[in-house]
Amino acid sequence: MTDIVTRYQKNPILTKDDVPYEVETVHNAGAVKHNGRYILLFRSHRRNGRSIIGLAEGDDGYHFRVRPEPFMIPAGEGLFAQYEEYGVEDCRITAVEDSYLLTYSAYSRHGVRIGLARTHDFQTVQRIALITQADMRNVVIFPERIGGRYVRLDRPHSHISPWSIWISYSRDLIHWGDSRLVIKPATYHWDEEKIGPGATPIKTEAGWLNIYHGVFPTMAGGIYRLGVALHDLADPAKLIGVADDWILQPSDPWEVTGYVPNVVFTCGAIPEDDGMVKIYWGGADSVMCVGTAKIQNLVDLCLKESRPVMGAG
Ligand code: BMA
Repeated sequence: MTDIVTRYQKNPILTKDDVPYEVETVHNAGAVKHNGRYILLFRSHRRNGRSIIGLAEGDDGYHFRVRPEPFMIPAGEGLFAQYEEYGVEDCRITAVEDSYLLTYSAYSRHGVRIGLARTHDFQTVQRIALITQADMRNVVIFPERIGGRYVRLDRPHSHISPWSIWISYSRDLIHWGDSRLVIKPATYHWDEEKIGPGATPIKTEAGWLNIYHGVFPTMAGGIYRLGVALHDLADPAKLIGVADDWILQPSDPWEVTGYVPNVVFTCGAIPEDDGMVKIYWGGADSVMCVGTAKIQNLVDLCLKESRPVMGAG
């Protein structure tokens, strides 16, 4: 059987050796095309074990050059400093209206919550608000308002119910609510331990395509894979389908071994005009990789090979 995601032959596309400042990893990058150029906002561990976000850019989606200075480091003063003390991680990028919204995990002694920032040009960045309480990670904002509201996929921590994907709404990007559960991990499936939003949702005729991550627990630790779900265009709380099979699992040496073994983790994918999507993922929390898939094949997997899904509500 052929793989639904074709790995780029020259993976990994970025390693710590490509970074002109001292870091130990390059992984979990948000991705977007800005003025025809590909931008990655990637996470790096520093030697103190805390993360910062760097920027890489390029013309073809495969070859990237890293800017000499980090793009975001923990805020030095004010409210954000209090909640970013332990680092900023796993940035997602959403092009919406006339700017780019960035959601990132802010770590501190008070837990992990989500920061929202905005950039117009990837030169300067303004922090807007801390948009969740602790403990939340993996928030992605949809690229347009739906029914007049901004929409995001959330991932609260919970030990009572397995870590699941929720949805929330906002009129002003600051205050979010009307939250409800959308996808739960499926028992004894590849994503049974936890799931979380991955790439910014992609609009297709059939629905919003959500490329997410799922974790299966093993005696040697969790295995992180990627899967796909399709959400109703007008009401994304309504699931159309969730592919029963994963679309990508760790297999290249830099995905199977590294800082955290057996991890493929996405924070960004870029749809192209020819119907393909470039999916970017971190390998073993150490390097950045890319692969391509036909968007229609991912949609078909959700439509034709879905597991049973919950209704909206
Ligand atoms: C998750 C997050 C991700 C990371 C993954 C695998 O909980 O910390 O940033 O890629 O674990 O270590």
